[in-house]
Amino acid sequence: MKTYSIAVIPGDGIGADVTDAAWSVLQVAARTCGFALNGTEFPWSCAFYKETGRMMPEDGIETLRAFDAILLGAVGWPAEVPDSVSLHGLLLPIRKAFVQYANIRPHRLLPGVQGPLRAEKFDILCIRENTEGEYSGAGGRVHQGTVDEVAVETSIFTRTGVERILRFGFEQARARRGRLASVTKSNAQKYSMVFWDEITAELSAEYPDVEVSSYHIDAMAARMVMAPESLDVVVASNLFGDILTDLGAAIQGGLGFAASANINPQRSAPSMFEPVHGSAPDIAALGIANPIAAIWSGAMMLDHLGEKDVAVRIIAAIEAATARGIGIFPGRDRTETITNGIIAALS
Ligand code: GGG
Repeated sequence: MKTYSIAVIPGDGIGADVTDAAWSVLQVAARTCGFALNGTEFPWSCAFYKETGRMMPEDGIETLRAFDAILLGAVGWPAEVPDSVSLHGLLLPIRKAFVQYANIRPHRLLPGVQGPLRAEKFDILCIRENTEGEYSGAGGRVHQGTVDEVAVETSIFTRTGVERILRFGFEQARARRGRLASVTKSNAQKYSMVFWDEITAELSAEYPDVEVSSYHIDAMAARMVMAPESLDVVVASNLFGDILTDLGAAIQGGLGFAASANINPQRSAPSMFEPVHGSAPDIAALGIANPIAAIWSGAMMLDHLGEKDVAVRIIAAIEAATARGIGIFPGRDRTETITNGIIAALS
C-alpha cells in the first residue's frame, strides 16, 4: 500500500487539539482511499524550549528532511517564551531551510458560515512570499539600555525571491480566473517595493492571458472588505501577506476557517501545512478550538502529495458539515463534535 511519511508537530496551545483532529480526519480519508499515512510526532514547542533551550534540536531540519510532508499545529506560548524566539526558532527556519517560498492561503465563505461582510460570494487565493522580505531576520540592536539605543531591521528582497513568488502567482491566476493582484507600498518604499512592481510588469509580458493589477497594501485592505468578490489571486510580500491573510480570515468568518500551505514548488524538500491561527493559549486544552482550518490544511497536504481526489472529498466533507451548522458558531461546538461531523460526512 502506498504510504506517506508525515512529520507531525502539534506545537503549543490549541496546536495539539487541532492537529489531533486533522490527523483523525486524514487517517479515515486515507484508509477509505487505499493509501496510508505514517505519522511521526515531534514535541518541538515552547515547552521543549523550556526544557532544552531550543525550539527544535540542532539537527531538527535534517530530521524533517526525510519526510514527505510536515503537518504543524501552532507555535507560541508568550507567557513563558517570547514570540520572537518561538517563531524564529521553529516555523521560520523550517520555511526558509526547505525553500517553502509560497505560502498559499485560501479565503472563501464555507456554506452556512455568516461572515462579517455583506458579500456572500468571494474566492480569494492569497499568496504570501515566505522566505525573505520583512521576515529575513537581518538586523541588530546596539547601545541597548541607553538613550542612544538603536534597532535596525532590514527587509531583503532578492530578484530570485521576488521573481519566483510572482511567477507562482501568475501560474495560480492562470489556473483560476485569470486575475492577479500584486500588493506593495511602492509610493513609500521606493527601493524594494518599486523593484517588486518592476518585476511584476516584466513578468506580465510572459502571461498575456493574466490580467494584472498593482495595489498598495492599504488600498488592498480596503478592497478586501469593500469588494472581496472582485479579487482572484493576491500576491504579497511576507509581512504584507501575513497581515492581509488575517484580514482574509476575518472576512471568511474567523481564524478557525483559515488554512495554509507552505509550499516548496520545486519539491526539493518537504512542504509544511498549518492553520493560519496561532496557539490561542486562552482556550488551549479546553476542547473548543475549531479544527476546520487544520483539517482544510491537511487536505491541502494530500493535494500536494498527489492525492487530489481525497483532498476534494475532505473539503466537500467540511462543506457538508458546515452546511449542517457544524462548527460555524465560534465556541458552540466542541473540537470533537466538529471532527466527528466531518468524519461522518466523509463516508
Ligand atoms: N499555525 C501556525 C502558527 O502558530 N502561526 C502563528 C504565527 O504567528 N505565525 C507567524 C507567521 O505565519 O509568520
